Order: sequence, then C-alpha cells, then structure tokens
Amino acid sequence: MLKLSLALTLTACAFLLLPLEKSSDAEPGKQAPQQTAINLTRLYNDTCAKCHGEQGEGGGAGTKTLLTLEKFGSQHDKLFFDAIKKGVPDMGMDAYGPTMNDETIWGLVVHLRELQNKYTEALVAGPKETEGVYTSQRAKFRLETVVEKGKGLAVPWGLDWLPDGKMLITNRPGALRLSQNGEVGPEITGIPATREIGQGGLMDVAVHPNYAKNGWVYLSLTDPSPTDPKAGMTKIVRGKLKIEGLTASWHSEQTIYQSKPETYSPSGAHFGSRIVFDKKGHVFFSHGERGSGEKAQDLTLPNGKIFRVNEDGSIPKDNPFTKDPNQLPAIWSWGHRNPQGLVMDLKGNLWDTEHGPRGGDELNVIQKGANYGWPLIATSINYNDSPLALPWPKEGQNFALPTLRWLPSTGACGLDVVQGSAFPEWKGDLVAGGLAGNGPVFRIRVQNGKVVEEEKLFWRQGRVRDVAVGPDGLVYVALNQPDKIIRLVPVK
Ligand code: HEC
Ligand SMILES: [Ca+2]
Repeated sequence: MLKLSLALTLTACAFLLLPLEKSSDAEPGKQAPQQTAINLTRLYNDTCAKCHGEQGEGGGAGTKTLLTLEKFGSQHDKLFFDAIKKGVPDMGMDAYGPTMNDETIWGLVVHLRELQNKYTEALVAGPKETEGVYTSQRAKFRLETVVEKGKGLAVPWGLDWLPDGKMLITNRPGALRLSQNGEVGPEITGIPATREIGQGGLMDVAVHPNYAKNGWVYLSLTDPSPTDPKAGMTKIVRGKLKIEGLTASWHSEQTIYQSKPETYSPSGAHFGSRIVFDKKGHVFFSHGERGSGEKAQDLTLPNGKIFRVNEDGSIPKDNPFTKDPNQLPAIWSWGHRNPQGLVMDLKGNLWDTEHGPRGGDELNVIQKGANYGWPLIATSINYNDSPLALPWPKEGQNFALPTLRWLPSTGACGLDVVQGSAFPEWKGDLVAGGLAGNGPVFRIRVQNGKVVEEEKLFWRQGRVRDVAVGPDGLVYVALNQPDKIIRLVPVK
C-alpha cells in the first residue's frame, strides 16, 4: 500500500487522530528489562516538538511535516536514526548522539512512526471496496461467509482440510470440529485436554500431506502442567480420526514434542504454535517465549524457538544443535518472540510472522540455526513508552533481520502461501493476518529476499486468527470478534 508512493502531504489536524491500537498481546505487566525510565512521548514533546510539532506536523525552525507516506517506509529507519544522532547542522538541528543512547534515539524513531501511522491509517491506507467487490493491485475479490457466527465457533485459531474437503477447525478453549458446507459438527471426542490460559489453549491443526495413506492429524496445544494448576506449555501431538459425517473421535494419539515439566509456565503470553510440514519427512512448529524474552536466547530452553523434528517426533541428524547435550536438539532457529504465523512457500523457504511488543512485528525467512535476535534487537519499544533495543545488530552480534517489519504492530497472526488455482495473479505470494489495527489481511510478494509488493487486501471484519489457503485455492480467514470463517472469492 505504501507502494502507492503518493507524495501525499497531509496536514496535521488533531481531530482526525485515531486512538492507537495496541497489539493484541499487549501485556503491560510483562515488560522486557528496561534500561531507563524514559518516556518517549514526553522526551519528544520536551525536546523535539518545538520544531517538529507534537504530532510531527513541522513548522518550527523551517521544518517540513514528517507526516507523509514517503517518509513512513522502512527505508527511512536508518535515515531518521542518523538525522537524530548526528543532527542536521546546516539546518539548525543539533546532534543528539552526545546526550542520548542509541536505544533512546531509536525509540524516538518509533515514536515518529506512531505519529505518522495515525495519519496514513486514517486517510489513505484502506483497501478499495465498492459494493462488496475489493479491487486489489492484481485481482478483484469479494468476501464470503463460510461459517457463521454462532455455529459452534469460539476463538477459532487454526484451520486445515482433509482430502475429501472437510475442514478441521480448532477453537482455542479446547474444541476441535469438522465443518462442511457451512455446517459444523460436534466437538471431536477424545482429543487431549488443554488449558486455555491467556493466549494459549488448543491452537493449530495440521493434516499430514499424506493423510490419505497414513491418517495423521497434528495438533498444537497448551498442555496443562500435572503439578501446577495454573501452568501450561506448548505441546505437539498427532492422532487419527474415526469419522462419520461431521462427527468424529480421536484415537491412536502420540506425543511428537513435549517440554520438560520444569519449563511449564503460568504466563498467559506467547505460545507460538503453528505446525508446518516440509513434505520431506519433517515437521516444523513454533514456540513462543512465554513472556520471558531472555529465554529466547537460551538454547537449553524451549522458549522462543522454531523446532524441526521428524514426523514421528524423533530428532533429524542434521538439526543444528545436536552436538551439545545441554541444548535442545529439536531447535531449528532461535531468538523468536511469539511466532503465530509459519508457512513453507512454493520454493521451499520457511517463513514466520511474529509479534513485537509496541511496534516491530516481523516477517522472517527462517534459516537453519539462525538467531532472530529477540529481545536483544527489536524494531519496537516497550508498552509503557520506554526505549527497548536497537533494530540492528551491534558489532559482534550475528542476528537474522526481518524481511519486513510492521511498525506499528499489526498483531501478526496466521500466514499462508497462495497456491494459484483460484488466484493465479497471486501465486506464490504470502497472505498474512493481523489481530490489531482493525484486523488486516496483507498480501506480500517477495523476490530475491526483498518485499516487492505489500498491500492490505481487506480489514475491519474481525481479529484475524488464521489465514489458510484451502484445497480449492481460495483464501480462508478465521476471525474472532465476531467468531466467523470467511473466504476470498475471485471476481472476474
Ligand atoms: C531547532 C529545531 C529542531 C529541533 C529541536 C529538532 N529538529 Fe529535527 N530537524 C530540524 C530541521 C530543520 C530538520 C531538517 C529539515 C526537515 O527535515 O524538515 C530536521 C530533520 C529531522 C529529521 C529528518 C527528517 C527527514 O525528512 O529525513 C528527523 C528524523 C528529526 N529531525 C527528528 C528530530 C527529533 C526526534 C528531535 C528531538 C530529539 C529533533 N528532530 C529536534 C529541526 C529540529
Ligand atoms: Ca527478530
């Protein structure tokens, strides 16, 4: 959408401001360790506003407005950072490098992004819709309700399909159901118990690519701690279904991955939990850091990791951390916060989307053994408006950087790749959902590791929990508030 590259200059009008929506996983009590008690809004208002204006509208000392689409893109992150650090001496702006640390300077860039977002969101960035037909950059579509509110959905979280076209839907409180032609079956009996704590519960469902032969269905869930009535941890199981119509029972269950009991946590934050097959015999799944950012940097703990195991749960010999017996051999990549999107694209690249705290949600291409940096680097600030980290590595640090960062947050949740049968114009593109910012669904095209197209396909239908491309090639979206399943249908 920023590709519109309109040099649109928007005047500052306080009455147009929308309240800033926080990422859904905002947990004010769970701050990453803080370096200072600096409040960035106050710092900006006291130090910068006399020239740039409290909303970034400019006007003082010959400054121009910062509230333009052109200056909102990530290509300006470093430019803004450098301008603040080194100043603009020939135009009368001091260098703040001598008086502010780098994290604070970056925090001010995030503050400016939040100010800019209020204008771009309110005025120009919405999808184009007329009489129910959405006109996106490459294809037209309309939205169709697949499963209506009230039909047995409660925070639908994950979707997948059986070869006969029946859809499996998880409900986060702990139900798995079958659905077809808008009808939803009763709760599938015999599935493992789960514990809905905060963002956790029954999460993803993934049908084995060879289901027709082996019958395996994989689930991710918050496994209740046997000793602590409040605690739980992400667990992956597989089982088989005995199906009659839309009624089914679960049997032959096997545990694919389970963490050690001492790692179980009562925190309601950050379970991750998407499951992906590579069709070469491996299964990947994501595990959030459970509200403990520092644990994402610890290879002896499951928090903040993406795992790879064989389809039966055994450890592949070529996993990156199998040498040191203290490290978890199932780890594939680390330094993640809350990866609630995971998909393998048509070229075999694995992608995740993950939540940042206030700003800094990420799309990452996942490489074997790589460290994605949380919480040592982040494009975000703390929920309480204080500086958090730098968005790029310092000397000696080796972190993989996001292909795309959402600043402010979109509450990244749900990710899939368009197969092309229904939307050939979008073949190979990623479709990504968001819980925050009015529930957008994005289409993202990446070429040679760079985002070449990014647009908001639609928004304002509900909070997006999952985006999944069906066997019919249509893009399905699981929504919450209201609990519904909708799909995008092409319009010629
Ligand atoms: C004395 C006035 C003044 C103060 C105080 C000031 N600036 Fe500036 N700033 C300017 C001028 C003048 C420019 C260059 C012209 C422009 O970009 O409008 C500039 C440029 C910038 C730019 C680069 C904009 C671009 O388009 O690339 C950023 C970012 C910026 N300032 C941020 C800040 C922040 C953050 C503070 C407070 C820590 C601050 N400025 C304090 C006057 C000021
Ligand atoms: Ca990261």
